[in-house]
Amino acid sequence: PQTIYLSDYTPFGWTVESVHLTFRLAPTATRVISKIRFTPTPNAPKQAFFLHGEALTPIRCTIDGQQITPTFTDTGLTCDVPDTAFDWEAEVEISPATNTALEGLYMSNGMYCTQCEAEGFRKITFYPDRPDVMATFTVRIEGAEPVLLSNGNPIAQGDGWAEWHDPWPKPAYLFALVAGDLINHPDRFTTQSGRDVELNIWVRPGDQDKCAFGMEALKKSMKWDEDVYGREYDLDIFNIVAVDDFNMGAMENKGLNVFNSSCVLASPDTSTDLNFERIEAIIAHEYFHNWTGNRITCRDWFQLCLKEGLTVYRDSQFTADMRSEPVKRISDVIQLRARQFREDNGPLAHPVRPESFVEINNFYTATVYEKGAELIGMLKTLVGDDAYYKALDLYFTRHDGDAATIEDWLKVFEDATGRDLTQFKRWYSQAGTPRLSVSEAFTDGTYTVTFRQDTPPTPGQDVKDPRVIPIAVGLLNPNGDEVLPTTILEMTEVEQSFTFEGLATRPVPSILRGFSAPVILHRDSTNEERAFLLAHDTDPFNKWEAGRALARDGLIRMIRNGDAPDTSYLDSLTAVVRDDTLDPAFRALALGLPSQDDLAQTLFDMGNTPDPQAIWQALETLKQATAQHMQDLLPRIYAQYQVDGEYAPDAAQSGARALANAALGLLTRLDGGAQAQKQYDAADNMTQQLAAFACLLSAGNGDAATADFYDQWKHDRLVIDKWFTMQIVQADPDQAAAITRTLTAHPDFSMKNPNRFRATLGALAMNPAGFHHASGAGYAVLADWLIQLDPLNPQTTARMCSSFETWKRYDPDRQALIATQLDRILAQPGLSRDTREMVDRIRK
Ligand code: HT7
Ligand code: ZN
Repeated sequence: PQTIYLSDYTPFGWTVESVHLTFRLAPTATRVISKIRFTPTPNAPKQAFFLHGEALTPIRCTIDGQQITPTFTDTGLTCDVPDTAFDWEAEVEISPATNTALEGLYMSNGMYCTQCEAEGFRKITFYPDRPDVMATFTVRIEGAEPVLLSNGNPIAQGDGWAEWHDPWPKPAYLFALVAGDLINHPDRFTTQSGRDVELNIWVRPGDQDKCAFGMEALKKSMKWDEDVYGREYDLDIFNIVAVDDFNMGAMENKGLNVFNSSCVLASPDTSTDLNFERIEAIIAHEYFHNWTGNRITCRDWFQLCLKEGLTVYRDSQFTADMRSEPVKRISDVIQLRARQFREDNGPLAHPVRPESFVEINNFYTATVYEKGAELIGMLKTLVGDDAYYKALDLYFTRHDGDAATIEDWLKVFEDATGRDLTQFKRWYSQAGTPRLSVSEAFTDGTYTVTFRQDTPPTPGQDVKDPRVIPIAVGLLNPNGDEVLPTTILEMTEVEQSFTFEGLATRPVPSILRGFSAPVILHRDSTNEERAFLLAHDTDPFNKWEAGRALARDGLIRMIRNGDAPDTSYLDSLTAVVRDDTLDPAFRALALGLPSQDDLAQTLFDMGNTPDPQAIWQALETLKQATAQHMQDLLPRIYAQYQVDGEYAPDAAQSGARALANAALGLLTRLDGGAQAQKQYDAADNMTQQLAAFACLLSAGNGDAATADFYDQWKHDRLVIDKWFTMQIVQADPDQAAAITRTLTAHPDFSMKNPNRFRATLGALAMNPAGFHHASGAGYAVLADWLIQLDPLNPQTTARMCSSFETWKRYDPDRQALIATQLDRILAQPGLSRDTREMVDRIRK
């Protein structure tokens, strides 16, 4: 397979003025007729005329009305074209019903839908399928389905047909078509300039009562983007469609967002508080793409972080504004460390802007998305809020309608602020997470803090240059008063000192407040100091971080030295949980422990080989000790934070439920599940029911609830996904692989539905002691199913290979077991390009 390089970028030699598409829908023989006006681009590099096209049956091709005979290959066609503007016309046949890859035009439960990002349009018709070719699209759909949708505004419709026109030039990856028997949940929005917009969420019959929350989220997003970024919606209609079979979360097609049904359908009895929050965030994310992605798109796929990093950053701001800023920040950092730091530390590490790829679908990663968003946050910290919004205004005016690059993005900031961002650009080109070590001195009232940055080598990048790192610091005196409020230190050297004078006593520093940069902080700190910060830090992130560091340190000592749980940690934690002045959601987060994966990486970084069983056991022991330590407090907290009245998925109620359910998890360790059973029986919302179900499973008491849950929800595919996942995540590690295998034989298991596949095989990796069981049974069951899925759906198969990405941390026996599975996957005849690239990179 061919490797594509950023350095090889060449503009397309023609401009596409307009595209007219006609679809004659039929499950296995859809006809697509394309009429495209091409004009040679003056001064473009000389090149052969090439149109992408894959898995298409050509029926006819004409230029200016004359039949031609192009040369067809597996990836497209070439032909001779006139030197002047010409009209291209082609008719092809495709088979949506047999398209299991869910890329291009496919069918899901009898409904036609498309997924064109990144390179799916070439499976619909011959086209220059690259993001820098932007054109206006007019689409005619002919089909028996009652609802026929495409991008832009509706222009005409009749019995069995509809026509749509999108006035905004767009790349082909933003094209969408949906046709099916759908019901809409309608609403309207008036934009700041008075434009009346029709809004619809389209769903399968039966799902119409799960749209109201998504619609409110959409209206809030539209208003927020006007208020905060001055961005207004630009069509007469905005449609969202829920689709059951979908490879990712959602897709921002212009005026016609397509959503994985799990990311839009919501109701209190079937969705948890976390589901509601996620749905609100994804609806916002896709909507925000209308400006950051659609109006300004990417020149090429190497620039993916230009739209994804910025849009993730914008959706985080939105969630912080709608809910709690500190809780959102802590939750984001937990995710960043779990997914992106893990990626950055292993064989799949790559820069936020990669320099090469084989299959672009493999680069929709935590690094591009989440680290990409962190870079935006750092830029904002460095230039300040006012300059940030000034630069964004300039970005929108200067680049509206463009296919832009990271250079364009940074230039806007340079022009708006007068800053030189040459060094900042290294964040885009250098992979790996910097380690930031700290040393301190205090003499005669002067406190000196010295930082050193080091980034370990990553694949293909041995040497790293120093980056600019914004370090937010505050200082506290021994009474717990803040003597220096949050101040940004700008580190640019490998090693750099900062001094603070006029201090009466040696301060306690609070470093990297708000997690001001995506780095790993190394500081020799005592547990007394951590407990002090947990009690007194005014920065909520660092307050939480101090508790996390205490927990991690205690767990590592339990694992390495066989120590008992640290009672001073338990005392400090109890004080936080008891403190009713603190947000319950924050206290629930404080009760969370470092994950098994986090501990494995910490041990590995300390020079130890992690033992997954020992890690799991230490966590169990600490949870048991916590329950005993808080045995008087837990019933009070559990009772106090029960929510009365009508269910609402807002921050206040969900924070209370999160704390009560965290208490329930600990109480279950004391009462064997008695309280959990009561909660399960009385639950009138999914947050309460699922939390109780998890407790019963973890107590080994879940058989009746497992049967009951299935019986109650067997008609609801999204709830049954939870049923699959929970049984595997909560399984005893010795049983996890066997339970996974048994569940893959359940009649409701399906390989063709990515949600169900992830709910089952993806869940196994969420039980690390089970997945990494010394028998190798976890590795074998995952590999067996990846091998079966690959011929049907390479994209989802390839993404799920990342469960193996940490394999080099483990002992030689486990490494050998994993290597056997990776080699078995690689030996499959006809293995997809997607999966081969991922397994090759992991195996190296
Ligand atoms: N821009 C989209 C990314 C995407 C995708 C979505 C669904 C299926 C396949 C996909 N490939 C890429 C989603 C987003 O980031 O908003
Ligand atoms: Zn996105």
